[in-house]
Amino acid sequence: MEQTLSIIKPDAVQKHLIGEIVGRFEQSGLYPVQIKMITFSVAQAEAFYAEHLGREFYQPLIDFMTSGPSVVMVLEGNDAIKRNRQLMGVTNPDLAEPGTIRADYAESTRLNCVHGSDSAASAEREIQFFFAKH
Ligand code: RTP
Ligand code: MG
Repeated sequence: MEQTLSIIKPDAVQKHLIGEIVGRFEQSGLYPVQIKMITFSVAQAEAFYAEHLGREFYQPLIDFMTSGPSVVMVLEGNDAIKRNRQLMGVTNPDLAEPGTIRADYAESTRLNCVHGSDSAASAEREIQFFFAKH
């Protein structure tokens, strides 16, 4: 079993896609084991996406991620990190494989509905970021 961090971003929450997206995960054997709804603060968004600081899309990304509530969850299942990324599709929805979440629902490379950890190291950092043990 592996865990990964998934975010249903503000565009998808606003379009009432929470159930649809969680349903796709569950039907694929990726099960939420922790889940919460939050509106990112600017500080949280900047810290979460610190790796993109300096990129031209950084500020619009921060504005987008703080624009409304997101659903943050830990998904657990076999090969969860890679399989979550497969279910999401690539960043640009025009290039995403048919049947993926981004191909079906994302509006643009920025408004792309979901986030998923991209490596074991990212998953560990991101799960800790939102669900620190105390
Ligand atoms: P994520 O981190 O959200 O799972 O998405 P990703 O790995 O597929 O994409 P990444 O390169 O990490 O970029 C993070 C998020 O920044 C926004 N973005 N906008 N050219 C652009 O306008 C652009 N590039 C990236 C997207 O919201 C992307 O998911
Ligand atoms: Mg990424």
